Amino acid sequence: MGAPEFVPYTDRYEPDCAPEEAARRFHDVVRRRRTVRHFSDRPVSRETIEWLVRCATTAPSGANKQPWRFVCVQDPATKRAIRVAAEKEEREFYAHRATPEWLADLEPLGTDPTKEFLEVAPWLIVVFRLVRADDGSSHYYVNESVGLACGFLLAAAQHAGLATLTHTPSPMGFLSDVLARPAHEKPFLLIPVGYPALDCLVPKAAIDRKPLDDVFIVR
Ligand code: IYR
Repeated sequence: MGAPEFVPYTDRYEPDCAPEEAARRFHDVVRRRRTVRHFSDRPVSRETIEWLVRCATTAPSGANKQPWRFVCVQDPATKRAIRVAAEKEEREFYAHRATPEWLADLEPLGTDPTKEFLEVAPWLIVVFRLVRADDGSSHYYVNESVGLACGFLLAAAQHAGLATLTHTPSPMGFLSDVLARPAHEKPFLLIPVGYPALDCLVPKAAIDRKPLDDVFIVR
């Protein structure tokens, strides 16, 4: 292999204001994101979803291997199949698998095994992590990379005025079957995307963020 080539970094994004102001404005967008479990059936265009996925794929990844696949489900029968399989796992979770501590931690969220949103939200974005490339070659830092891509996707949806839910039915293996994905693709996160229902309620609890002093350390 020859020496790597470099080009000038000219396509920089430069906000029209100071970084403090730009960051504050972005914070004012993302701070209003809420995880929503009560979606409207109002449609969202395929083009919107394509842009969200494009935003996700701008995330950095280990050696730029882009170890992800975004399976975007709008077909009602497929959404139904996902709901049926997810609810089966969730019933097990709430009845047997969750520890008492875990159930107590979930109580303020008011969650239960019923996952109507899996049919109501216009799109379900099922994110898969690719443990290897399609040609069998290596991937690196797969979880970090896919996690970053999901973060970009959630921020992009929020920026577009859309609601998301980070849903992790556990175990998630059924998604590989329902969506007919190969063995080197592992389900990572299920993200319903849409508009909140007009009468959408969100938990009063669990909105506060830790004070900055708890999470921010300067040395
Ligand atoms: N997957 C279950 C339980 C659940 C777990 C966590 I951690 C949450 O933050 C929320 C829910 C469910 O979706 O109900």
